[in-house]
Order: sequence, then C-alpha cells, then structure tokens
Amino acid sequence: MTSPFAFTRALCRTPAPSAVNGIRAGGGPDPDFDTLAAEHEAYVATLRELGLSVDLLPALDAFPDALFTEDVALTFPEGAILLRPGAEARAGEVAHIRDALAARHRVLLEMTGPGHVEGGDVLRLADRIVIGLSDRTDRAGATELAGLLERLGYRAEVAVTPAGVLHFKTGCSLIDARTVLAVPAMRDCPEFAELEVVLTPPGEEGAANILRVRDTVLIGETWRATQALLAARGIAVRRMATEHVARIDAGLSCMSLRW
Ligand code: CIR
Repeated sequence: MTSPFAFTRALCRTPAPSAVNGIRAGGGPDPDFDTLAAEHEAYVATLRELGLSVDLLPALDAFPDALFTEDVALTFPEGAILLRPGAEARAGEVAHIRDALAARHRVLLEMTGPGHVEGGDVLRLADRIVIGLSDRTDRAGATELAGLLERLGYRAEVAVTPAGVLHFKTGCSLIDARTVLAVPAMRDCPEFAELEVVLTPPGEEGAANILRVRDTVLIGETWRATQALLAARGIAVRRMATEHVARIDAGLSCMSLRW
C-alpha cells in the first residue's frame, strides 16, 4: 500500500459543451458552460501547481459527465481497474478511457459484471479501501471490485451510503491518514471506527467532498466554516470555485483520477 494522497499523476478530461446536460438529481439552475469550463481549468492548474503531472483527455460530447473521470476507473501505482458505472448513461465512458489507462499502467484490470461500481463510491484510506453501496454501486459490483483490489494488494470493506447522498464520497473524504471529514449522517459509519471523524459544520454538508493532494486540501470556496476548521488543524487549504460543477452534482474528487 502506498500513501492515499501522495499522488504524482492525474488523468482529467476536458469538459464538452454537453456537460451542462450532465445527470443531476434535483432541480436548480443550469450550469453555465464557460464558467464550468473555467472551474475545471483552474482545478487542473491547481493539481499541476501542487506538483502533479496531469494529462488531459479530449472532450467527449456524447457523454456529458465524462469530465468526471473518477467514476469510471480506479488508479494506483500498482495498476488500474476499469469500473462499471451504475448510471446507464455513463457506461459508455469506460471504453473511452481504456487506452489512456493501458498506456499509463502496467497492470489494467477490469470489472466484467453483472454488478456496478462508480469511483465516487470508493474511498481510499491509509490501510484499506471502503466501497460504499449506493444507487450507483451495488453489492455484486462491490464484491467483484474487492477481488480485483486484492490482486493489486488492497483490502476492501463494503459500507452503506446514506439515502439521498449520491456517492459515498459526496458525504466524506480523507483529511489525513487518520482523519475523515464526514456529513453528520455518516458519523457512525462502522468503517470509520478507528479513525477520527470531523463533521461538516451545520449547513456545510456540501463541503464534505474535499480532495487531499499531497500536503494540501482542495475545498469548495463557499464553505467558510469547514475551511476554518481545517485551517485550525494546521492543514493547507486551497479554495476552489465549484458552483457550476456542483449544479450537476459533482465536487472536487470527481474531476480526476489520481495515482
Ligand atoms: C453524475 O451524476 O454521475 C454526475 N453528474 C456527477 C458525478 C459526480 N461524481 C462523483 O461524485 N464522483
């Protein structure tokens, strides 16, 4: 096992104009494409500034959500795994990332089904990996993925994502090797029993999808109380604009595959 945030590389995908039609559970205003593209560009620039070598795949107009590369694969220094997204509209994205992963990883494993897993439901901890069951990730998928992870040397546990939370990581993220930031509904997640759980402050449940990259935590710019809470713990915080990606139910981890 290697550190869960000492990344050196990332794989992102340029948003297509169709991204404004990305899947979303609720209503609310549509994203503005130029603003969303600017948010994505700033995200890629930040990863590069933090020392990662970032490769940018071309936009895929036929797949509005394809900029969320995190959901279709898992990447580790030991190899990569192609997943089977539970959202039907996203299943075709996998074929479009296969060659890019094969070119960058010596070992490329692949889920064959019938189950489904999306990467947003896979939380990497320092000593194991938690797969959250959700509307996008089912038990059969989690079981198959756990077997593939074992081949790469990773132990997996299966958890439950609370109802109303899109992906497991929509509601929790790693702050450091022993600490998780989580929404109150995930406070008692048994998989966090040996960790410190820091709760998102009231009204800032949307802040839970932070992204730790090396020594810095990326967080949505509007989540002031959560930023203060992290800063008080001595963590370097980078505030990112996420308003328009959030309109299609996305956050910071979704926009890259990292290893
Ligand atoms: C979807 O519903 O699939 C996209 N609109 C958002 C994906 C967000 N991905 C993530 O949380 N890992």
